[in-house]
Amino acid sequence: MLKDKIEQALNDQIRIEAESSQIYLAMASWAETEGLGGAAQFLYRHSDEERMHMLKIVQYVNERGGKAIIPALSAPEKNYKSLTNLFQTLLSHEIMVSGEINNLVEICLNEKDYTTHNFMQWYVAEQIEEEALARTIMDKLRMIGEDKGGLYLFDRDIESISIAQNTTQK
Ligand code: OFO
Repeated sequence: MLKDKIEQALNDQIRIEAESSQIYLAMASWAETEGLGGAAQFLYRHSDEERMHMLKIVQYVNERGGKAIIPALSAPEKNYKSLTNLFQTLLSHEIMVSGEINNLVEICLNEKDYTTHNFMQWYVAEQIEEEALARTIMDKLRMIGEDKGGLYLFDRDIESISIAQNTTQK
């Protein structure tokens, strides 16, 4: 049985993962309408992965005798100044998520819930991968700058990059 504090913290994390999925879906749609088909595909996949992260927690809460709450979500930003601006927003968002996951892990330790602590380790590892990938993408975009040819190649290459490739288990 989950303690109330843990159940609350996990439900907060369900909302964060659901919001991440919505934000990346809106980013994907923006990229698609800007003719950035490769970035759009990358972001659609990213959005799906965030939904999977949410689902894992929903099922974990319910399996442990708690009640997962499917939250209402606020409308995500729909316009970005550029692809660089979009990926900077994505990186900042992932840094925020990592902080929230660390808080959740700390709550698990304080409440001596080692099962949930163990469950959360997958998320800790996932955040390292996601932040690293977002930083690599930002480095590339900084290098490209205003170069249209560079942006064309970037958009072509990013289509085949997946966060899932970098993580060991899903
Ligand atoms: Fe759920 O990993 Fe990003 O936010």
